[in-house]
Amino acid sequence: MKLTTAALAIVAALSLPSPTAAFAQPSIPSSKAFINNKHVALSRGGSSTSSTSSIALQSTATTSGEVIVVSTTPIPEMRPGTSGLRKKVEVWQGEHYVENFIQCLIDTAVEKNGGKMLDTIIVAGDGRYHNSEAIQTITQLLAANGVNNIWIPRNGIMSTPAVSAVIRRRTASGDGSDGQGVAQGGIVLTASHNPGGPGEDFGIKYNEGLGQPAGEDFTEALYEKTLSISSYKTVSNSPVVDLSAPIGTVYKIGSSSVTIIDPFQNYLDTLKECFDFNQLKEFGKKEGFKMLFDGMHGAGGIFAKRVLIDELGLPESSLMRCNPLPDFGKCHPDPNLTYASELVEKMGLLPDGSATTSVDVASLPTLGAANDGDGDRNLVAGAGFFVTPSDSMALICDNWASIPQFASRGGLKGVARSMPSSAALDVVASARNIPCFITPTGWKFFGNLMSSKEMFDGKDYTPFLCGEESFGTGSDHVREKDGLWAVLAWMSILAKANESVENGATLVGVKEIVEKHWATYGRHFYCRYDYEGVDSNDANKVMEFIRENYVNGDTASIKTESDIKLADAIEFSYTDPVDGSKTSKQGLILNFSLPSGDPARVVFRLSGTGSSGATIRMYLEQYEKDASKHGMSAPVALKELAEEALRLVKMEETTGRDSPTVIT
Ligand code: VG1
Ligand code: CO
Repeated sequence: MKLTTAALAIVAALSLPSPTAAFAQPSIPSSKAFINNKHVALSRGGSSTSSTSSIALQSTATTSGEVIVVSTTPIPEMRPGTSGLRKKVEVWQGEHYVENFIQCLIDTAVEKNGGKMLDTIIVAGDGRYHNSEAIQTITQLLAANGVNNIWIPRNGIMSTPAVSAVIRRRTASGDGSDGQGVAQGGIVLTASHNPGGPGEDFGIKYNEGLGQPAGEDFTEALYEKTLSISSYKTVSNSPVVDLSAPIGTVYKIGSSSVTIIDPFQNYLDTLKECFDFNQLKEFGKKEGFKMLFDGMHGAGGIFAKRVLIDELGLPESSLMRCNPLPDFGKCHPDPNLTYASELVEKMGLLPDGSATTSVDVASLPTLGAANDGDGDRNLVAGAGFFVTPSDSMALICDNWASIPQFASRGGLKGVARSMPSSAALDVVASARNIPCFITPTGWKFFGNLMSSKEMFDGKDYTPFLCGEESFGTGSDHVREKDGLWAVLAWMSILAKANESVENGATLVGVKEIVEKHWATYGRHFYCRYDYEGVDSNDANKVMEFIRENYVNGDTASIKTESDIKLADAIEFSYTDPVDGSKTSKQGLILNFSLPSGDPARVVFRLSGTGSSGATIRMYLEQYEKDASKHGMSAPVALKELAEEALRLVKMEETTGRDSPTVIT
C-alpha cells in the first residue's frame, strides 16, 4: 500500500519503540520463552526449534505503529454475493480496495455490536495468491480501529469450517476448554471454488459471532457503506507480522495484540465430538479399505493430513494435492466431476459420473473425496460410483444412527437443503418425521435454523443436517459447510455397514449402500448444467423470458415437443421461519410431469459467486421409483428433460451457447 503524505492525517501517535529495532530483536519475556524447561528459539524468520502445532508458546515481539486516517473515495460494485465479495485479484490489489471493503466491514460489525468496537477477530485465508499481503493490510486496519485481539493461524491458512470452529470455541486463553468462543467474527480470505493466482480470483467473506456467514442484512449494510466511504483507519510504519512465527507468538501493533494461533486444535476438538475416532481408526485398518482424498491444493489439504493421517493413521498415499498452493497448481478448485478429473479417474469414473468398465473395481479406493479451495465443499465417490451431493445428504440423514454426533443425541431434529438441491432429502425426512426446510442457495440461510434456540430462544432443531447440491454438506457442529466432516460422516457410515464383515471378506461399498437407499426411497436423477462466462445482458434476458412467459404466463397453453409436460412455473422466494426475514428472486422453477406420472423439474438461477460476466445454472431433477431403471447414468436419464427445458427457455437463441461449460 502506498500512502501519500497529503492523504494522511495523523490522529493518534502511539508511543512505541522504533520499528526497525523492534523487529531486529523481538523481545521475548524470559519467563514465557520456556516450554517444559526447553528454550524455544524465536527469530524474525519464525522457525522455532520445537514448533509442533500443539505447543502453546507465549512470547511477545514488540512492534510499532501509528494510527492514521487515510482519505479514500467509494469504489463501485462491492456488493457481496452468495458468499462474500469475489473479484479478480488485480482488482483487490488496486489502491484502497481491500482497505475500503474492510473499513466498511468493521463499521457494519460495530454497528451490529451496538456501537462497541469488536474485541477479538480471527483473520485467515485459503492460501491463494495475495493471501499473506491481504492479511497484513487487514491486520493493520483492525489494529487501527481498536480491535484488541487479532488472531492469525500459523502460515495464515485455514479452511472455512475451521475458522467457524475457532469463532465458536476458542477461549481468550486459547485452550477452548470451557467451550465458549470469544471471537466476535472471522474474516476469511477466499474466493472458495474460484481459481486463484495472477489473473484469477480473490475474495473476502465474513463470519459472525456464532461462526455463521454474515446474513444479507449485514452484507447489504456493508455494501451501502462502500458507496459513501471517505476514509479508513490504518497503521503507519507497521512492521510485517511473521505468519510463520511459532504458535503463541504475540505481536503488538498499537494497543492491539496479534497472536499466531494453532489452525487445527479447535476444529479437531469439534470433529472428535462428532465422530468416534477410535472406531474410524480401526475401520481404516480393515483389509480392503482404501481412501483417496484430493485437497485440490486448497486449505482443506492440511486439515485432511492432520485428521486422516496423523489422527486416523491412514497411509500418506491416501492424500493427493494436499499442499496448499497460491494458484491451486493451476487447477480450478471446484470439486465436481469436471474439475476434480484426476480423482474422478482414479475412482474408476468417467466425467459423466458413470463407471469406467475397463477397471477392476476391487483395485479402486473404497472412498474418494475432494475439497474445494477453502475446504468447505466435498465430492464423495465410492469405487466406480459417484454420489450426487443431494443423495449424499439424504444418505447421511437416513444413516444418522451411524454418526455418533447424531446418535448420541437421539437423532436429527431438523434438516435443510437449498432449493435447487434434489428432493432426495425431503423423502427421507418425511419418512422419518424430521422437519425439513428448503432455503435459498448459500450457507447463510441455514444459520438461523441451526441457531434458532441459541440466538432466538426458538425451537431447537439441533442436531441438524444441511446441504447443497453444489457439494456442500454440514451440520450444527460449526456454522459452515464442511468437506472433511462429510468425508468422516461417510467413513462412519461405511464403518457401521461393515461392522460384521469379517476381515478379508469383500467390504460393503458406497455403491451397495446408495443402491439400497434408492431401492427404498426411489432415485432422484440429478444433474447441473453451468453456462459460464455468458454476457450479463443475455443471462438476464434468459431469466426475464422465463419469468414473463412461464412464471407470469399461462403454462397450461404451453405445448412441449416431447411427452414431458410443463405443469407450472414459479419463482422461489423465502421467508425465514426463525426471524421472518424475506428473500425474493431466488430461482425460477419449471415443474414438469413425466409420462410415468413421476415429477421432474428444472431450475434456473444466476450464480452469485462469479467475478466477471454471468453464469447461468440449470438444475435438472427427475424422480424414478422403478428400481429396474436406477442403473441408468444421470445425464442419459435427464437428456430429454434437458432438451425440453433448453428449448422452452430459448437458451441457444439468446446466449449463442449450444452446450454448457460444465455438467456435473
Ligand atoms: C455457489 C453454489 C452455492 C454455494 C456458493 C458458495 O453459489 O451454487 O451452493 O453456497 O457457491 O460456496 P452460486 O451463487 O455461484 O451458485 V463456496 O464453497 O464457493 O463459498
Ligand atoms: Co468453498
